[in-house]
Amino acid sequence: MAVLVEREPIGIFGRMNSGKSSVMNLLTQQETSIVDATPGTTADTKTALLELHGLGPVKLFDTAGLDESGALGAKKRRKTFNDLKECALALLLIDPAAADLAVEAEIIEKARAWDKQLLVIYNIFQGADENKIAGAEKKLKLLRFYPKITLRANNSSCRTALLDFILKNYIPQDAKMELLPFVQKDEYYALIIPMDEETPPGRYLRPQAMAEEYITRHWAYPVSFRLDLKQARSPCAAEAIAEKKRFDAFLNNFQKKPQALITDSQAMDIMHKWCPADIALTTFSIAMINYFSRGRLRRFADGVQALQTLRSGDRVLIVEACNHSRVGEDIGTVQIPNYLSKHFAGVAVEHNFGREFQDNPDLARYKLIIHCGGCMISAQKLQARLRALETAGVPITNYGVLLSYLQGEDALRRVLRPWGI
Ligand SMILES: Nc1nc2c(ncn2[C@@H]2O[C@H](COP(=O)(O)OP(=O)(O)OP(=O)(O)O)[C@@H](O)[C@H]2O)c(=O)[nH]1
Ligand code: SF4
Ligand SMILES: [Mg+2]
Repeated sequence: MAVLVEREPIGIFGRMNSGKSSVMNLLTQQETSIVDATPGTTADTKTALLELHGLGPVKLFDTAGLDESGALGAKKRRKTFNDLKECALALLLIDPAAADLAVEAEIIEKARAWDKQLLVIYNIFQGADENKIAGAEKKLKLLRFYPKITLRANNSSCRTALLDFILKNYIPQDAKMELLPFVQKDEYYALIIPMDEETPPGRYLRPQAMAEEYITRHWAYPVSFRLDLKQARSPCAAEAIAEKKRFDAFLNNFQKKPQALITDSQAMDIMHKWCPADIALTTFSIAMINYFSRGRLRRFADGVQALQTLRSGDRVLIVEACNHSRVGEDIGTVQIPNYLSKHFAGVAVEHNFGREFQDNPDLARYKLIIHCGGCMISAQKLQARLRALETAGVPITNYGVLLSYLQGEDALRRVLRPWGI
């Protein structure tokens, strides 16, 4: 079962042997990472989930040193910078005795470009090294902008000071963001869940689970309706009518009608028609992308207009942030590509599945990005994607926005209304 808690992603960065893994172990109070004098001991990012007093749940990233040469070193760098993109806070480990600070300068530059908070940790290997801090700050002038602490990473008594330092200086991003801001106490909300072939048995998909949890937590009542999409779309009128009757009976059974219906985006063709005008309508995918983009739904709503300018030869990238099993009438691999090929001859569709995203230089090739709800990546990772796309000047939209738009401007306006757009 996916964990619904959001963790503050905190990464530890620096050159080889600067003491990154020692800091990881200092924070986790365990031998989470291997510490060794061999440079390059941490080859791949090591993560740890823990609860930090005063900060709540965090995800720590112990990364590989950025100064390793060769082909393997280049791979480690790539991975480490991807982790930096994902982090909200970067802890930059510096050995003040280091001969040069090129790697540290690069980390600071990237952290600035990607809008990351950064805290500097001077790790003192020998007593006399403390005197070299002033020299380091002369060499790397940007250091003066960041809060700093001096410690010995291999000394467990430094843990409290380090925690206090992080707590004092780190501002948790987006501390509060409402998943469904329109939900009101004592009201009903209907969740329209088709449960197609992709739906794993034994649990809801994460967007459904998050919505149900949110509504319940806010003293309102979530009620689920399993819609038989095949029947609702059946060319046989009797079948479609039977399903519609079942839906109407569901709604009519309430003494007090639901305030809103939250539907699987795939069912927008049906729900736009069936959902009575006095009940608000939106989709899980829209709720998710608004939440994980920290309220940037408007950007996805604007992005869908790019469909109108698609020409033969253009490329569209469909992005799903997880690797769920894709069978049957999958939205990303079947439904949206079918729609595009039908309405935009010659437009090429590409896919990007999973947590890794295209490199910035490649993004400019696309005319439009169509993103899923993004519920399986952190808000920071999604923000990093949005920033990269902004830099490349590529519009982005979302499954829920697109599938509503395909039902007409009215349907789009309707699903955006609960979000004040
Ligand atoms: N004397 C002293 N040694 C330390 C300190 N911090 C780390 N070390 C030692 O430095 C070596 C490297 O420490 P690590 O924590 O593995 O460093 P790292 O940055 O993770 O190194 P890589 O994974 O190789 O990039 C180990 O031998 C540690 O015991 C410190 O504060 N003082
Ligand atoms: S990450 Fe995207 S594709 Fe995966 S479950 Fe969430 S919304 Fe669906
Ligand atoms: Mg290490």
